[in-house]
Parts: sequence; structure tokens; C-alpha cells
Amino acid sequence: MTHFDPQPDTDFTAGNMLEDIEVCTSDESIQEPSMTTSISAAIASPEGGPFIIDQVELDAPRDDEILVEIKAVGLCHTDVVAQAGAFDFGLPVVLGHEGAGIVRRVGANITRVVPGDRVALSFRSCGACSKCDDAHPAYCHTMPALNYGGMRTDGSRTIHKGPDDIAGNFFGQSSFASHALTYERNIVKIPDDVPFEIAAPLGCGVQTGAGSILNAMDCEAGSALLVTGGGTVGLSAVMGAKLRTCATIIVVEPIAARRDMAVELGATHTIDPMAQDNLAAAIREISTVGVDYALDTTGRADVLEAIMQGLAPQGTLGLVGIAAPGSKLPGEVNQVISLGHKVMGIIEGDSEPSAFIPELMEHFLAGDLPVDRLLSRYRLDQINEAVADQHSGKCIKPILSFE
Ligand code: CXF
Ligand code: ZN
Repeated sequence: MTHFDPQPDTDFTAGNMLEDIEVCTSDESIQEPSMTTSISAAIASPEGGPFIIDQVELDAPRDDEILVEIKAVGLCHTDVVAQAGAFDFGLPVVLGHEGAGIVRRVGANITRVVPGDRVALSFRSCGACSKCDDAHPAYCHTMPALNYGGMRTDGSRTIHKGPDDIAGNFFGQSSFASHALTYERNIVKIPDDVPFEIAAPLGCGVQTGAGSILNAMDCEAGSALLVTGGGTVGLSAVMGAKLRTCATIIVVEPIAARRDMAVELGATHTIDPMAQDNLAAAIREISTVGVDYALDTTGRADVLEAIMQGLAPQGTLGLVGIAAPGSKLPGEVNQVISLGHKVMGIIEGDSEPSAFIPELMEHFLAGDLPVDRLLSRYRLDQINEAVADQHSGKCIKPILSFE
């Protein structure tokens, strides 16, 4: 592992881009074996166990697809859950949904980017349903098929090993690889002064945390916020809360280094849950009337019940942490009614990536969203070490870098 140290993209020059680029005409984008790209990818295998790095074939971009050379990709907890087989698409699969890189080829219908553009990849949405129209694409009516289907919507696969298909299209990207096929609505252009390693985690983890505060819950300035869990999402929520000038920002996190990081990023108080018999009481010691907002990144039933006891009247609990299958909502119905509590599920911070990710990049460049503090850099072939280090708490957000 190497800790993150932002570096300029020294090899990004007009000269070397022009040598590599190609644009598909409509005819060229019809699938031809000769147009596939041989890529290095981290494969989650059906036997379980670690990711395996292998050479596989990636289809040529169809008319609505974009081939991106990946320069950096973040590891999100959802990738780890998917590696364990939690999604229906089956294994083997190429995961990865926080990619950033350079557009290399575009299908005939692509108008928003051209080869050579630097881009971050976020989740995919259809752009045509009522939720997309209403600027809530994380709740797109076809979100499951577009992001968790493992294949194109016509049932074809984008990744192959000899005669065998490999699941892909994860979040419309599958970016644990040297190259990914993606779609126009996944893509956000990034300026030259934002490193790929910074842009990558904006596509999911940072967007989820900061967006939960700034978009989904839309916490007021001066409000009291509780964040449970000090990983990428929780700490991005802290940065978002500082931007929003929340008056009280409490972080519950068992790892001391993460509590320290939370304070550096703007938390006003931290709680070590392992040192508490009664988490709700500890929250109310800090905020006697309870907190106006809580964001849970843990998905743990005991933590969720404590949060409900620590919520102020008319307080809102935002849920982003994946819970065990079958978990029920927390809270006691009559108390929820009496206190006017709200419980809200949040996907991707309820963000419109094309608007929110550029805002996040501006904040990074202005120095008030120090995402770099969360990052540790690994190579793609160190992905299993990255998973282990994230799990043990040795690092917060691993970035697999190709540079
Ligand atoms: C996740 C959030 C929980 C449901 C699956 C997708 N998003 C990003 O990692
Ligand atoms: Zn994610």
C-alpha cells in the first residue's frame, strides 16, 4: 500500500492521446471480434476466494457505449459485498464502480464526450423515466437492470474469456480493469487539475456521503447531525456537514485513527461505541434534545435502535449502510408517530452526478473537500491487499491506480 499523494497527470499530453484514439462509425460499432480490446481485469470468481487478475476480452463499444481507459478506480464496500455473491448476476464478474480515466473510443450515438476527454464514471440511469426527469436518477425506474444486471439490457455480455461470458456492466462500468465500457449518463468530464485518483471515489462513496447531507436530507445550517461509521461515506458526510455549517457533528466509530480523522475533517464530537454501555445516552450527553439528523453507514440493528433513541423531535434518519437481508426498519411505531421521526433510504446521495460531481470537484480544488485525506493507493494486482486493509481499518478508501 502507498498512501495517497496527489500527483499531476504527467503522461497526459495531446500527443500521446492522439496516437491512441479512434471513433466508431455506426458500421464499425457493430460487433466484430477484431474490434474487441484485450484488457487486464480483476475477476471475482465463482469459487469465492480472492480476486484473480486475468486477461479477458472487452467488446467494442456499441452505438451507445464509450470505451474508457481506466486510470484509477476506488474500492467501495458494495464491491466486496458483490464479490461474495450478493447480487443476482452470478460469478465470475468484473466489479468496480468508481472508475476514472480517458475516453478512447465512442459509439456513433455519443455526443457528450470525445476520445481524449478525462472522465469520472458514476452510476447509470436511463434519462427517460419520471425520476430521471425530476433530477433523482439514483431512483431511476431501471436502476437495478442498468446497474446490477451484470449484462446489457438486451441480455448480452460485454466481457468474455475465450468462449465463456463473464458478468460485467456493474453500475454500467465494471472498472476493476484496464478498460471499461460505459454510457453517456455515467460520465462526468473532469478538469485537468483534478487527479484521476480524486475523481474516482466521487462517483460513489464521496457522492453518497456528502450528497446524503447536502441533497437527500438537506441538513440545515446550524443543525445537529450524527454519523455512525467513519469510513469513506461517513467521513464524506462529515465534510458535507462542515460545508453546510452544521453546528454539531457527532461521529460514532470504533477505530481511533478514524475518529481522529473525523475531527480533522470537521466533527465536533466523537464517540467510541466500544467504550459505551448505552450509545443513545452518549449521544444525548452531547446533544441533550437529540440530533436533528442521523446518517447510518453501519446497517447494524443495535446501532439503528440507539440512533432512534437519540433523534430529536422531527429528526430524520438517513440509511445508507447495507443491512443483513430481511432486516426491518428500526424504531417503535408509536414513538415514531409521536416524535414525528422520518426514516429515509438514500442511494448515491440522491445526486444528479452531472451536476453534483462537478460541485464536489470545485470544493476539492478550493480546499474545502479534502478527499485526498481518505485515500491510499494500490495497483490493480494488489486488490486483495486493498480489500483486507479496508476491512481491518488500515486504510479508509483504497484507490487502485494504473499510473
Ligand atoms: C449501493 C448501495 C446499497 C445498495 C446497492 C448499491 N450503492 C453503492 O455502492
Ligand atoms: Zn459504491
